[in-house]
Amino acid sequence: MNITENMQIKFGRVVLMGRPNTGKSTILNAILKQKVAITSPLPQTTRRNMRVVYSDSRGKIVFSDTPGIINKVDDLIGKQVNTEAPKEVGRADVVVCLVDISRPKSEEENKVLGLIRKTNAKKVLVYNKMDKARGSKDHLAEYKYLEDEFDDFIETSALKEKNVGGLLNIIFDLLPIGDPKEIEKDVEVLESKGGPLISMGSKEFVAEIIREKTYLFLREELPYTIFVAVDEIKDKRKLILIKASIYTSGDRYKKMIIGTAGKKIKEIGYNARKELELMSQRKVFLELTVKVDKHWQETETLNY
Ligand SMILES: Nc1nc2c(ncn2[C@@H]2O[C@H](COP(=O)(O)OP(=O)(O)OP(=O)(O)O)[C@@H](O)[C@H]2O)c(=O)[nH]1
Ligand SMILES: [Mg+2]
Repeated sequence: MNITENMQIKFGRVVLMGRPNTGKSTILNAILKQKVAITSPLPQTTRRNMRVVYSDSRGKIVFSDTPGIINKVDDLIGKQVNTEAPKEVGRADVVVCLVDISRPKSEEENKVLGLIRKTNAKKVLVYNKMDKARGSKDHLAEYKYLEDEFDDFIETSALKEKNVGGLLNIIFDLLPIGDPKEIEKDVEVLESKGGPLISMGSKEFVAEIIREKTYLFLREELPYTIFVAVDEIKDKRKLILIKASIYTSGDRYKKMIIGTAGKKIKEIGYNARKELELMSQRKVFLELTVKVDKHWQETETLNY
């Protein structure tokens, strides 16, 4: 039988949750077949809830990517980031909970599970990073008992795009028929914020790409202390001119970001520019400045 025969169009909201680094943003990019969210090996790479629209012949879904929840946070921004996912979970028709099976289960998972237990939404458990979970790095068994709490489960590799289609099938199966008007309302809000797909104006998105590249080139060296602001985007016919600032909290960090003879900042700028050119199909001129602002965390948290 053709499975599409008795199919009903569905509308709903799906929220991705999990501790940091489990691959929430990576799997969202894989579902949309387009980069909408930045990813990195650092915890709480995603700092705000982000909504995007996915649609195919089966229906329309507003996906929310949320920042990973961590147990103990002492910095201001971390505390603020930790409040984001709980705000989003209440609106979910389906919650997708990602775990990283290449790492042992930890206390952090319990916090996420505690939140999920409070919702009436349908729940999917995703065993992600199956490509990496081999030999001593295979911790799948530690998560298995969680299946009882979930309506369905699947093993995936967001990075290698394995079983992403399978996950979407599960989501559509669990999704209620839903109200198209509600979803259209969400879509209108997203469009008013700068695009049908991305719930951020382009300035914010460009800033996110630069933050991703900063994380990429500084990795462990960089403490969790940067913030990127795009000051200007000018369309100059032949190219797009972008001026942006990377804020950090101390001179020591500023030196690290700039690097010896400006090597690091050049790498960051080059890679951000290449990606922005690929995305926009335009030539980009990117002017990056590193600034010290001890209070950026206070300023930034005011915007939450
Ligand atoms: N090997 C492997 N790596 C993955 C997979 N999915 C994600 N990653 C990597 O894991 C790291 C974290 O991925 P993210 O998508 O940023 O994780 P996240 O859950 O969004 O993290 P936060 O935003 O910090 O909560 C990145 O370096 C990804 O490339 C996977 O299936 N396999
Ligand atoms: Mg993320």
